[in-house]
Amino acid sequence: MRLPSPVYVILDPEVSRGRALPSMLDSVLAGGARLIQLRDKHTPLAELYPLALRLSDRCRQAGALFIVNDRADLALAVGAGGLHVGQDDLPAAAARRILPAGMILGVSTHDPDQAYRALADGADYVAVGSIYPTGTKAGFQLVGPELVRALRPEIPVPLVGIGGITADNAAQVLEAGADAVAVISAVCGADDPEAATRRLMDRLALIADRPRPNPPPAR
Ligand code: TZP
Ligand code: MG
Repeated sequence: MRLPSPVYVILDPEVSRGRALPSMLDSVLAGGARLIQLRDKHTPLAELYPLALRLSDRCRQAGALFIVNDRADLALAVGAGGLHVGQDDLPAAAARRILPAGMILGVSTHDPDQAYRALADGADYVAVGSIYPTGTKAGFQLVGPELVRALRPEIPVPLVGIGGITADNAAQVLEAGADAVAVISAVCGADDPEAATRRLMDRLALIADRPRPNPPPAR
C-alpha cells in the first residue's frame, strides 16, 4: 500500500492544549494531511466512541485514512480505516486476524527485530521511533534516522518515522528512507495547527515524489 500523505498527524488530547479534536482535525485536513490517527490513552471508551466516530466520518468525507491507536475494538466500532498497535498492545498477528481484509494495520517498533516481526505479523506499515528526543512519550527509545536507513532495504512496506519530528528535521527522516513522518506536538501543540501541517507538507512535497535509494518493492 501507499500512504495517502507524507505527513501523518496524530491527534492526542493530552497535547492539544484544550482544543477540541474535531476542529483540530478540520485544520489538519485544511493543511493537507490525509493520514490521521486518534491517540487517546485516558478517555473512557463510552466517551471516546462518539468522538472517534465523528473523526472517522469526517476523514472518510475528506478522503483521509483514519487510524485508531491501541484499541482494535474502537477501530472496528467506528469503521476506521486502520489500527495502530505498539509493543505493549494486542499483538500485531492477533490484530491482523480480527481486522477485516483491507483494513490497515500499523505497528510501532524500536529496533530491527521488532520491525521484522511486525512485517511477519502482517503490518501494512512499520513505524520506527523515537527518531529524535520527544517530550510526548515517556521512556522513549532514541533510534535516530539511522534505524530508518538500516531498515529501508529490508522492509518492503512503508516506513513511518516518529518522535520529535518538526518541520525543521522532517526532511532528514524522508531522506533516510521513510515514506511519512508521524507528528504529535509539532501539529497538535502548535499555535496554528493548519499552518503547521501545511509547513510540513510543503517541506516534504518535493522529497516524497523523488525516487529514493531503496524504495520498498511493490507488494
Ligand atoms: N512513539 C514514539 S515517539 C512518540 C510515539 C508515540 C511520540 C511522538 O510525539 P512527538 O510530539 O511528535 O514527538
Ligand atoms: Mg499503543
